[in-house]
Amino acid sequence: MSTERTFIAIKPDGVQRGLIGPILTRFEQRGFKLVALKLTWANEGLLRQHYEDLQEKPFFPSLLSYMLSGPVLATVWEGKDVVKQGRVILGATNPLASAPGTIRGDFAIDMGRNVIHGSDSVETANREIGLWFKNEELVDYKSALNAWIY
Ligand code: RTP
Repeated sequence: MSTERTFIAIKPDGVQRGLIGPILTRFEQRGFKLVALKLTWANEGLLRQHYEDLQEKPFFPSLLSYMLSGPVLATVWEGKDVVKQGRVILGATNPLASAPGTIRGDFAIDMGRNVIHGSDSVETANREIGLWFKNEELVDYKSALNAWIY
């Protein structure tokens, strides 16, 4: 059984558009285990750490104000290859390139309002989980589904 984890955040537009349910359903139905979830309004300090590598990009100020514009649903999922699988479920960053059937391919048309974030590597996932969650917020439990999935 895999204990790989990823950080998935439904961005402010996804929360405001009522997409929390449909998005969580996609991860649950694929067979991933939810280990943490919270609705939170991020502050600038957290977002600057989260997007550390993008701070010099020209789009960074608009990305920051977008991410500060409302609450975000922060989640952590666990399962086999969940980091790569999560990126596939999300679809390409630019909705113009994201395939129908993916979250961005089904719900987004603008790169600046692309509904969801997902970690791009196991290393990044661990860093992001540590930024957004305290250790005690990661719930340790045995999923009854595992016996049927693995
Ligand atoms: P994310 O972190 O949100 O999962 O997205 P990503 O890895 O696919 O893309 P990344 O390059 O890390 O960019 C983070 C977010 O910044 C916004 N963005 N805007 N050229 C632009 O206007 C531009 N490029 C990126 C998007 O909201 C992207 O998800």
